[in-house]
Amino acid sequence: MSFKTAPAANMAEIAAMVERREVGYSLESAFYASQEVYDLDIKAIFGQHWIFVASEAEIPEPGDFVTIEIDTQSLIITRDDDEQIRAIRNVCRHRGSRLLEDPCGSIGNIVCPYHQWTYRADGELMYAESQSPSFDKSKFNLKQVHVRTVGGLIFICLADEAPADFDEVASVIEPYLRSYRISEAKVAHQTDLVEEGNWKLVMENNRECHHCDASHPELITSYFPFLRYSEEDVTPRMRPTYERYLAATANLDNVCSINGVPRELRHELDTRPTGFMIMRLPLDGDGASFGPDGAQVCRKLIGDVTTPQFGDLSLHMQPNSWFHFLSDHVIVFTVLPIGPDRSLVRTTWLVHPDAVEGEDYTIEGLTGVWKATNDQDRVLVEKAQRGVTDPSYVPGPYALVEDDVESFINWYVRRLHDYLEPHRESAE
Ligand code: 3BY
Ligand code: FES
Ligand code: FE
Repeated sequence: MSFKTAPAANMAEIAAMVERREVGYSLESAFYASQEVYDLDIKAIFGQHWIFVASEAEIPEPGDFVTIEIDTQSLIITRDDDEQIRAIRNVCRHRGSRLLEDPCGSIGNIVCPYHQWTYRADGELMYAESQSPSFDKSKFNLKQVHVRTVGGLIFICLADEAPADFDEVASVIEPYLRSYRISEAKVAHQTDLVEEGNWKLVMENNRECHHCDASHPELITSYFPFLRYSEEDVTPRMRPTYERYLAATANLDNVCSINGVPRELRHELDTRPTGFMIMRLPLDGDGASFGPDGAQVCRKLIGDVTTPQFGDLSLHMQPNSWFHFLSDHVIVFTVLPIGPDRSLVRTTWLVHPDAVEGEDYTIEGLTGVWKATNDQDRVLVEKAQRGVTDPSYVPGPYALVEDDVESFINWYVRRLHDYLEPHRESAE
């Protein structure tokens, strides 16, 4: 087998690894550790698919921006003067300087710090000093990438041609998200956590709750650790919790039908380019939110939600995001790769725009459980990274309750296979 793109040996080796991946088993070590696979992930996954980057709540006014780093690529996500959301390459069209360094802020125009080329918030070049009379500034607008929003969540795609199924996915999930009115919400808090692990280990860890019972003591006082469990998977020790889960499920069915909100599980994690799963889960204890024993953590309910007992609307998206929508707040998570063995997990807590810190919520009360949970997950991911790079590691079998990990890996392997296809020349 030979390849049109260099370095041939590495591409051939990766392609061979992709083809020999055994269904039901974790990936071989190089997928989590090699620079070549990482570079391919940046091109074939992060360079081709819809990537969740921020919520509209983070850029409420024209000129507000956040900057996002995807490996070495920097993007400005901004709202222009016409309120349109833009995703703009953070690279000056003069001699390439990085334009905005701050993670977020507000700008009138974008002024390059090097020689002050000046762009409007929509990327149009307005002013460039000392160019020749023939200079056509319309040819030097900032480069833009695809951007779409659904229910106040902002996704970008770096590819020339973005996966066409996004609109279909958006039309499925939008009715679930509507009640929470994310575009009008207020950002209460945001954390950036760097994990010493490959981005896929971060995602795999998110895609199962097999570890929740042992590792997330704070979370499981509200979150039932039965993600993708069926009755047979429940151990005798977990049986009483499972009984509560069944009762809470019946209760949530009623709440959803009274409020006329969609209840159905949509599981399309590995059947399309823009893989997703959306489901409504009941909560333990008070059943309201992620406070201790399911307690509410913000006095003001979010969006149009009318009852605290609204469960946890959980959205998982390939390749890099997940979301929890509660009656009183929303948490959005995005994973951004930094290197083969390093990833950023950005977590943002959103509340009703009128919720007042100190009166309706405290940062500690709102964020405590998930800060602890994220840190526990970081430790697990870092242990996994060290294990899968030990020379004695060989891929191991996923448990039945890890089928969404399997879905994630199947989706990933399929994407690499498809990406490598045109580069592959037929074997003799
Ligand atoms: O945040 C999540 O959706 C995942 C699923 C269960 C474990 N983890 C909390
Ligand atoms: Fe931006 Fe010169 S590099 S103005
Ligand atoms: Fe976890």
